[in-house]
Amino acid sequence: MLAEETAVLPFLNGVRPLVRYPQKRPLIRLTTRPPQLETPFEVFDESLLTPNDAFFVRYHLTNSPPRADLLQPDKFRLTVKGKVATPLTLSVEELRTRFENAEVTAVNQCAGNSRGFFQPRVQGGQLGHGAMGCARWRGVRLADLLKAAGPDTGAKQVVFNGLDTPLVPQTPDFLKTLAVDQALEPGILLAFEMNGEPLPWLNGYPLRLVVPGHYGTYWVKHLHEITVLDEPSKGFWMDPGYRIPDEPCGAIEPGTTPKRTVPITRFNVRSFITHLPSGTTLKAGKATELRGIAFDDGHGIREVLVSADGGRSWRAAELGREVDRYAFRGWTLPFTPDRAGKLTLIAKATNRLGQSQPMEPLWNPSGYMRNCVEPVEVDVL
Ligand SMILES: Nc1nc2c(c(=O)[nH]1)N[C@H]1C(S)=C(S)[C@@H](COP(=O)(O)O)O[C@H]1N2
Ligand SMILES: [Mo]
Repeated sequence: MLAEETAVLPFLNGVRPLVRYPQKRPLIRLTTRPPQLETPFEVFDESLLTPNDAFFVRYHLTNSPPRADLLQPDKFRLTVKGKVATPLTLSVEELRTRFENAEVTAVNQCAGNSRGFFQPRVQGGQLGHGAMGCARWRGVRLADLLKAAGPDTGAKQVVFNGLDTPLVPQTPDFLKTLAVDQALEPGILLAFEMNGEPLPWLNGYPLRLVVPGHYGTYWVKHLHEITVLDEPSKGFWMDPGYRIPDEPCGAIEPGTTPKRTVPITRFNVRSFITHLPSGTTLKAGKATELRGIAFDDGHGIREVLVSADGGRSWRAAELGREVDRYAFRGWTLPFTPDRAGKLTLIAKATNRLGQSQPMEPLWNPSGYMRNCVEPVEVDVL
């Protein structure tokens, strides 16, 4: 894990080592214990599916990831327990063969993606835009497994636990909760494959939750325990963890404290220019192509507009094929700068509900859910 090179994220204190972990190409390291790795932004211009070896890594507990020997097929079991008619204990192979397999191509994004751009700065991992990725996930439906276990009529919540544990008992275990009705929706998967390969160790091998359209905090890795409860469960990582102000867009006046908070749930709309990168030099009158990605929480992208004059005029980009409504949607736009000088390019996506991206950043104290337009600065000669 030698630092071979450094990456520079475009904000103060943005210098990070690029390090190599098992099954990964060099990634931008935020922390070592636990490993937190960010995807270099160029990767998003390489392909609409983020390669497994470039996919970001986020953990909370110092002891993560769990030891590899605990995750091997002879040891690893998933249990379903609590308020169910038939508690279950299954190996991944049993899951794969006993339940219908299903696939979704979906974006996984940390709620703190882009936190380093918050002004005023906020506490938490100072991430660039690389705590997101899109992959083809294959597994079985959570709903099928829950139905096989048979939740009691009074069941209210389903709690998901991964095999990583806190180093000291004072730290709360990483548990995430969904309401039973939501857990029974057909879209949520217990995934064992990512882009046609077993999950990488650092992305949840051998089994993880995939909750399309929802922030990564729900996508519990190394998932080994599902507990059905007939009472509301809270737990640190649902409350006070991972919450935003209970206000429109989750935003409050910078520097203030929210009166009430609600859990983070679904993605807002985002788009990025992946080509050209900031700092590129162009020639006036010479044609080039802009391209990028857009995504939302699964309603699907309706339109991506691009402006080269700070939002006074806009041109519609051509959208690529919609591989999946939860996936990165590619877009392209031919572009010829007409005169020399500094140029700011921005892309702005709108989804099928009409939800879009703010021109100015919104602020909340934990630095969650940034989705304003992200300017790219180029020089025209
Ligand atoms: N077991 C476990 N699962 C976890 C976490 C964790 O700390 N432990 N972090 C969550 C958070 S906050 C995110 S953003 C995603 C990141 O998924 P990735 O590491 O595969 O990119 O994993 C989620 N699942
Ligand atoms: Mo996250």
